[in-house]
Amino acid sequence: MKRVLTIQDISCLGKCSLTIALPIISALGAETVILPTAVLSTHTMFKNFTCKDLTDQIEPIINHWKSENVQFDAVYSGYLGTTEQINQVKDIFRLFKKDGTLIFVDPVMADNGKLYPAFDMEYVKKNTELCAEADIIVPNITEASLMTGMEYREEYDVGYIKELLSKLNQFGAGISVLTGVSLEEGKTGIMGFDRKTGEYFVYQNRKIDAAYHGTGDLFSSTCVGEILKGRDWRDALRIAADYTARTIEVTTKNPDQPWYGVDFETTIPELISME
Ligand code: PXL
Repeated sequence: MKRVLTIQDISCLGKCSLTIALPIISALGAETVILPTAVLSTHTMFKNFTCKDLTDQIEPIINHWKSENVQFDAVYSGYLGTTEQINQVKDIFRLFKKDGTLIFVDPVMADNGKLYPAFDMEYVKKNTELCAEADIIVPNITEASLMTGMEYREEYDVGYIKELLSKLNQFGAGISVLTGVSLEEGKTGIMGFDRKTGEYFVYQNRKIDAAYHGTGDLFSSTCVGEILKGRDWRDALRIAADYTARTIEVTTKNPDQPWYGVDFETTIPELISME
């Protein structure tokens, strides 16, 4: 069985980061080892959330795993708390990377043109350095514009997206993928660039007019799980985009009108058989 290490926070309530990565990657058939970077009462879109930083636990946990000679087929990082933790994650990548280990970075820090609370431009700079270590990075347009210093635009054409990708590519990741890219009216999806082949990859599916927290984590976790199943990265991205859209659609039909997360629990059975 493939084994992935995922490094992100635990938001106890809120359906994001580890509470998505663990069920989704497990459902896709890989052993999911977690390294929690902080425990929050909820994700940071709630008011008055509590947060216990776990930075001092990271080194002892990693040392223990090293003494047990644990190996990973993939290391996937998501929302992290501090620049110090980004440095720790860089070290973890170097420690566990061997031939064929997938390093997947979702530089979670911003959306809709704005940084999340608690982050600043120093954090953006550090996240950019982390992206340089990755095989695949999956920023959204806000994160990419912050990292590249390009203007954030809500209205754009494919030229703007290609320029963002070309600047992201200069950071050094193997494959740079932009998420939340809408190239046609009523559609949304992704556009990626493979630095090895110089090829672009575009996938657009229907845009559902609703926004929920945690959908980026759902996309990334699905992508990691599908790649570990042996899928080509383009197929993994396409399935992740379709699955995320389907889950948003199902969530909009929930009469309880959830606002803080998506109903991935309802759609997991569909994910398992997606092609
Ligand atoms: O889904 C991204 C995410 C992860 N973790 C925490 C968050 C968010 C987004 O707001 O607040 C704690």
